Amino acid sequence: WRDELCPDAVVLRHFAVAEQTAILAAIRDISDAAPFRHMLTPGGYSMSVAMTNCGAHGWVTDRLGYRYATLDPQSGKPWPPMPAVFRALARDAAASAGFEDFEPDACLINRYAPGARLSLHQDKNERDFAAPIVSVSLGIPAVFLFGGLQRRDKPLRVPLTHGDVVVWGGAARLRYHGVLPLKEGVHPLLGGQRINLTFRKAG
Ligand code: MD5
Ligand code: FE
Repeated sequence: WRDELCPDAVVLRHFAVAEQTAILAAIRDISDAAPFRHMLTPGGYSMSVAMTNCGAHGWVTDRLGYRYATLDPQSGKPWPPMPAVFRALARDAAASAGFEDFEPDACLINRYAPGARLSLHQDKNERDFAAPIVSVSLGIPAVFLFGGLQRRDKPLRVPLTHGDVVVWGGAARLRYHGVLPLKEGVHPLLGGQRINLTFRKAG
């Protein structure tokens, strides 16, 4: 099933379910090597969402600001490589939304426990806004806030559930967005958490 949020943003419902076992195994391997951590915002607050990365470029934040880094600042080592199952999923989802040949070099992995949230923001640390962004939701449901190009634009509320994949391209790429505080819930495979994979071309 596809839900078009706007011409440049499409939800592919349950798109990732078929690969869920391989995806969850890959997340375990990645977080063994590069554990989830609560990063600091430039303002000094600890983020409620725990994060890690795989791929050549990893998104990080600390007192110095938001940026991409090729090394995990916690270990000093490169982020774990992007698993083939991730690359294929991102590429297939992008193609199915009309963006052929998407080759992500960054995958941010966000882990939400109940109460965790992501306040309204734009993704603009990437070098090139021409590539789409692919987002994969796993685990308990979340309410996604899909705003406009200005912070004051009233966001649409979009429920995202396990296996849903969203592809954001073109003008939607720079829309404000966020995630409401996660409600308690239980998912048979992931327990009481939500994990989101965000694939981007950063470098
Ligand atoms: C999440 N993560 O559910 C979301 C999924 C982030 C983040 O927002 O920055 O880690 S990505 C949602 C997204 C990406 C690019 C554009 C738009 C939404 N959009 O135009 O709404 O953890
Ligand atoms: Fe974002």
